[in-house]
Amino acid sequence: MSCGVKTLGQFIIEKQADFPYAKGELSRLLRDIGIAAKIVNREVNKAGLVDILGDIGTTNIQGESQKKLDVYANEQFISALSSGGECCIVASEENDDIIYIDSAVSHNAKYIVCIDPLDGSSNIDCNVAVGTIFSIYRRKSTEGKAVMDDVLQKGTAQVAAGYVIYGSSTMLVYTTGKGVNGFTLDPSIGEFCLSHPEMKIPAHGTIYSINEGNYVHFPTGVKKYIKYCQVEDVESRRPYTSRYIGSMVADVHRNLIKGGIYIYPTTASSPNGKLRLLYECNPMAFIVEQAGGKASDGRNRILEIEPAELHQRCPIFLGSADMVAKAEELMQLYGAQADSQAAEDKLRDLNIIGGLD
Ligand code: AHM
Ligand code: MG
Repeated sequence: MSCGVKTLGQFIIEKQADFPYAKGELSRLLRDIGIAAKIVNREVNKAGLVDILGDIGTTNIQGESQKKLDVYANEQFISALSSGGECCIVASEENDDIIYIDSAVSHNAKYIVCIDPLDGSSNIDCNVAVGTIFSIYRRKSTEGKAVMDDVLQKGTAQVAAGYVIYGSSTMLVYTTGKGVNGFTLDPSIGEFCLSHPEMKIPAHGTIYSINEGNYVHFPTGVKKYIKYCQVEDVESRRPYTSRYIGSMVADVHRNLIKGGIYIYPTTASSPNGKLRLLYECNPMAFIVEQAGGKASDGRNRILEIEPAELHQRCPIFLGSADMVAKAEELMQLYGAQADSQAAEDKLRDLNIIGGLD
């Protein structure tokens, strides 16, 4: 392609040289995901037309049956990964069990893909941005069929991760462990074009993103951190701004560009947090760390968590390194030792007045 525009396909092929022994399988896998993303994008863009074209569960005027978009997205990604031949197992947030890809083309496939095909899908009905999140691992077992242990790997073992945001424009952002690059879909040529090379998250931001409606159910450390965000302090540019879309991809994408923290902590109704380690937390943690940020469950690095089950959930604090470090500090202070003198002194230091609950 001319005019200085670099497409996702061109970029992936160029970057293959970073991995001297690469045979092109990961490149093909990423390309397959990019193609499926374009197909899903086409349907997401038509979401508002559902009343005209026919409702969910009905048949449209072309005689095609209408599907919920998250089901449709799931099918598209699984189908692209099945026919691509580079993936032996797909684990999807939409499916209870892992899906073995057992086609002739995927006979020697060595990659595992974990995917949340349409994250934030409840936002579709009101035309708010949604996303796809994916994570790629190399299988560990060397013979026979891949097994569950090949899927349950720590986030540090990811070879690539990315997200697609279906927003005011559609973007694909991914990492293979050598920085983060973002591509914007140019609908006129149907290609993702490199628009955000080497993305870096500011070490310090001024945006905090959390569903504050759950405040009473948050752990004390999170309550204290929210109050910290709201206290006036010129040097650290507080009070911060609160922004919460309710689509993780959109909230994290904005914070990645502008600087900020995204938090989904434990709550009374979700004692392990809401978000899933394999489909949401690990891939987003890998991307944010690769952009220079930090990802924690409040105490430990997300990528170090040993997964025990497929749909495991975990709390997450994700974003600008300084902000996540501050939240971790307060989580630690108000963890086991709840209202100790040290914690009260810290409250005073941080100028968080009045004990706050
Ligand atoms: P989903 O996978 O069912 O779509 O849930 C994940 C979404 C995230 O995108 C978003 O940040 C969060 O759930 C919002 O949850 P809440 O409505 O509890 O704030
Ligand atoms: Mg999700």
